[in-house]
Amino acid sequence: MDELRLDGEVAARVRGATRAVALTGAGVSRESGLDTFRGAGGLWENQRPEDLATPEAFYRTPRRVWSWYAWRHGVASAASPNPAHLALARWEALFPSFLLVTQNVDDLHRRGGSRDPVTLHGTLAEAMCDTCGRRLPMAEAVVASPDEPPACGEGDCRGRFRPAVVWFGESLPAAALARASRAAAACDLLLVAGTSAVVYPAAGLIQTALRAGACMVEVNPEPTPFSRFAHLRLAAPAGEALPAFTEAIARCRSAAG
Ligand code: BV8
Ligand code: ZN
Repeated sequence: MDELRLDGEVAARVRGATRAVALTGAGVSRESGLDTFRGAGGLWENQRPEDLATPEAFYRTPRRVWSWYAWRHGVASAASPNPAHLALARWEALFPSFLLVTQNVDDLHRRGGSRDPVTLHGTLAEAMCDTCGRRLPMAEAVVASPDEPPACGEGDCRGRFRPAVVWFGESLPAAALARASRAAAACDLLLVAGTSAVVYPAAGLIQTALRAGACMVEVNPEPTPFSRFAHLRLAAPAGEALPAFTEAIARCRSAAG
């Protein structure tokens, strides 16, 4: 992407922003080689979410669900952060207050240098016992049991391990959602990057920020239900658009003195 110049209202809002929030989704990890969920070539193209990403699916077909997550864990751990992750790690130094909120479970934001991202949908890096909640690195659980969920066996716990992600129909971790909601309600700049913005309550954070009067910037090659509310839309891959936008923010804010 060519050098991006911010002007008009967006430049003024970016220059004056003190509390920024970024909401990211699978599109941000696309250029790291991870598949998105929806759309052409997405994970849901040939399989239904209700057959893989629900508690019902796990109890009906534990081996199938466990193997699918073991596979995704392998892909995610072999992947590296791309320029979009690296650009977002810089935002911590660009704004007095910044919160990165991600729906991604791949840990690439953290590995890309973001210190404290809110992981709304959990993580692929850990397995947790469905009964006592004990956690284990997914890598260990998969080595111990590649084809079916391993038994917990802690004391007299009869539970078994599942991926530490949030499935459809499950509540999001309350503390993570509260932190993200508070930040969205108080932000003056919201970046929405690489998400189809159809899964709730995550997508509701966009409504919250807009209602609070935030300036919204969307990075996504395709339109979303929130595109028409964007003050700036960068219809390009995140790995190109986010480094360019981040440079533009840095220039714009240093010019502000
Ligand atoms: C809950 C984690 C309370 C594990 C995931 C009917 C109406 C409204 C809501 C509902 C409804 N029925 C049910 C619901 C609630 C439901 C929901 O929202 N469903 C929707 C889909 C209808 N939500 C829930 O169930 C949530 N819990 O509400 O709790 C409750 C409790 C009990 C009973 C009822 C309610 C839990 C949601 C969590 C689901 N977990 N997975 C895993 O990863 O396996 S969801 C899944 O979608 C993903 O994990 C991801 O986290 C999430 C969002 O997807 P995106 O990240 O946006 O990815 P997507 O593929 O969709 O889009 C990619 C985008 O990138 C595209 O726009 C594309 O254009 C763009 N792109 C592509 N390349 C690039 C790019 N962008 C930039 N650069 C590129 N290079
Ligand atoms: Zn247990």
